Amino acid sequence: FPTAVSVGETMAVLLPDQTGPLEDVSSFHHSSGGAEANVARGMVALGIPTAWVGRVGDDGFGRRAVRDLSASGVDTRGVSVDPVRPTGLYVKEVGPRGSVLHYYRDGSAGSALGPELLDDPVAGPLLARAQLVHLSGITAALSDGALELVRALLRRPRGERLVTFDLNWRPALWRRRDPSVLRPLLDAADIVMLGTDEAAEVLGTGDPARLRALLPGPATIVVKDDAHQATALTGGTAATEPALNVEVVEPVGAGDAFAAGYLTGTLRGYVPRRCLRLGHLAAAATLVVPGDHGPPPPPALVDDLLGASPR
Ligand code: KDG
Repeated sequence: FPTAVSVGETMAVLLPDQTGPLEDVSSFHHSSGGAEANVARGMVALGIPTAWVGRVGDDGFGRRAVRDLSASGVDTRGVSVDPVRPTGLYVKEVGPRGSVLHYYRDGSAGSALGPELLDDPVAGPLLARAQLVHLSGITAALSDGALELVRALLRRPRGERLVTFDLNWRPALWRRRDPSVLRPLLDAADIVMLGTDEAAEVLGTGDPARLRALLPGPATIVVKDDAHQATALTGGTAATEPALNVEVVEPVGAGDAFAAGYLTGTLRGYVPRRCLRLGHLAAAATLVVPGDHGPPPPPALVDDLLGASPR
């Protein structure tokens, strides 16, 4: 059984071959993404056996996304194929002020996730036996059923199992839904990851101390701030680590890579500071490529770079 399971929607990704408005782009590179699937890839790259659980359509985009994940070593046994609904798609537009993600995922196979997943003969046991189940706020926005699934996974008695939650605020997905559902979800998780900007939009503050007071539930809250540093608040202690200084090509996916690194560190029993460092290292590999995921840093290099920090 995989150590970790990440649940959510994976999508086909069309990356433009040039920057500028979509109407001027004539060719795209076909890839795959989806925040939770990216986290699964990232954790596998760092050596943690991880499954991605979700739904894809019975179409080429779905087959390609699952093939890519399997080829990266992600356990895809728990993926369901929806006979009717299509695989979701996002198209990236790269402009002078950053990237915009255009979603084509209303009514997608992925958005048809629901609490019945817990009784699925394959996905159910994967979820029940994992040491860590990773979720994100994106899934909560996809449909009523997907929100119910997130609630059910957070509500279940979990013994030693960690349920981790990345806020992943995507305002475009919340236009017809009420984002106030997010706070109780965050508060029910064991480890929460969020950025100061998105926290300010969703919870009214990005200040770590105030977030701690607003979310007393999680054992750890990791706050990533504008100054490119991340702070882990665990119990009464705080550890802060700066990000690596890299030439950023495109930032989408870096948050997922950071989560993969942080959670891998947690599963390895690292102290929070070392978890943060591993998060930053993994994020750096994604910041320097145009797609959602970069080739993982080689394990020996990771160990070297982490070497000086305490375990
Ligand atoms: O974090 C990267 C994701 O934003 C990207 O893969 C698309 O999952 C996605 C989303 O819903 O924004």
